[in-house]
Amino acid sequence: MLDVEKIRKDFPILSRTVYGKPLVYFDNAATTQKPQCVIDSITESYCNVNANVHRGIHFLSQQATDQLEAARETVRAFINAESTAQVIFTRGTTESLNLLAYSFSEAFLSKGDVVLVSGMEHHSNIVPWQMNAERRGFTLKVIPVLDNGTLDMEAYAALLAEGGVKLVSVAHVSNVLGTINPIAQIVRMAHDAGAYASVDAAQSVPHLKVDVQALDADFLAFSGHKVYGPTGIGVLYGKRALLDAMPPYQGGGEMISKVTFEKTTYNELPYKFEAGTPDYVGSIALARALDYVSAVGIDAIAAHETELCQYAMEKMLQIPGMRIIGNAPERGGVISFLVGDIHPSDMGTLLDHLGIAVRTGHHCADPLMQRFGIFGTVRASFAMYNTRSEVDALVAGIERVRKMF
Ligand code: C6P
Repeated sequence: MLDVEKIRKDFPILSRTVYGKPLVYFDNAATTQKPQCVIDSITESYCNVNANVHRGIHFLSQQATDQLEAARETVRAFINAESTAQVIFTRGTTESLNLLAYSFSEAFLSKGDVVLVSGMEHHSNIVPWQMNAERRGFTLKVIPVLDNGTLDMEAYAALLAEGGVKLVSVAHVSNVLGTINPIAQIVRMAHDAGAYASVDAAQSVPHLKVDVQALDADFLAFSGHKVYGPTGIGVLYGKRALLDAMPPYQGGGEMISKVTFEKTTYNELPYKFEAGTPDYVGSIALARALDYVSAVGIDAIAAHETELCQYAMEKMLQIPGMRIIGNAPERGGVISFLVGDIHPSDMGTLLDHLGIAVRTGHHCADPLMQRFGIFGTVRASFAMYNTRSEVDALVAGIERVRKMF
């Protein structure tokens, strides 16, 4: 069991008010709030250790470099990668997936090849593949979503059987439906069909134990800011042989071994993919966030969020006109809903005036909205610091808004 009241004290923002009401923050799938230790880490870096990394021989540069590489080790251990060489720091999931789509397609994809994504992907796991499909001539195909918000695994098997699939790139947890996809099975089926598998773990790393070796994922991407870390930092994990075979995504400082005007050779992993001055302050603070999550315990966090989500769903389903989009048996702490014909932005705006932060709109998953014949939803998403009484406030707020219409 989590000591939620104790945890809440670690997050300064949770004690503020909005429109004179206590803040109820249910927009955690968009970004999580930050514990004091993460905020302190950023201040500490700039106050005490700031210097460019991997470049200077002076004391501060060495110290900043050591802390950056220690942060990489923390990430490695958190996702159980074999080596820190496989942990590439990026700006976030979006940049990780753009890097992957460009470099993987450059190395491995051409006309006649197929990349499979699913119908519940975030735009950042669709658009980079479309952009590179145009460039490299491969085809993008889509695993359909069933009415209950799970993936159609029979259709997936059939798509694999059609042949030509080189890579399957699927979200571990949907940011709209909360569905936890059977990702180990998805990876295994891809491998059995001779394809590689990439996992968009943006919505799973903050909420579930993610072990890249147990999943046997070839690639995995996540964002720091969704796991209590700072914005502007994220991770791409990849299997070493694949990363070695892939060309760099960007050119510049740090990613090179030797530059002449005739020919440039590239640095070793992971630096080959980290052109320019990296966000070492962000990486160090991300490590602090992961340490915080580990200290609380990811399994305890998952259990708390699942319990809260079930409690919320039970209460919300008692509201007349309530429609929850997606009803997967395995789900994380995300609930997308509509009430009668109340426009999601009206619901979101009125809840906001009650101090309740939710997200409204298409959640960067337009194809999924089209699949369900809707243009948007209201979404409440939970984190380790949320409570039952906040859920009660949400339910009372929705009820109040419903009665206004
Ligand atoms: N989803 C949401 O409110 P970035 O923006 O790069 O940190 O993460 C992109 C991303 C990729 N995949 C999934 C499954 C995601 O949920 C997100 C971000 C946020 O749902 C912002 S749109």
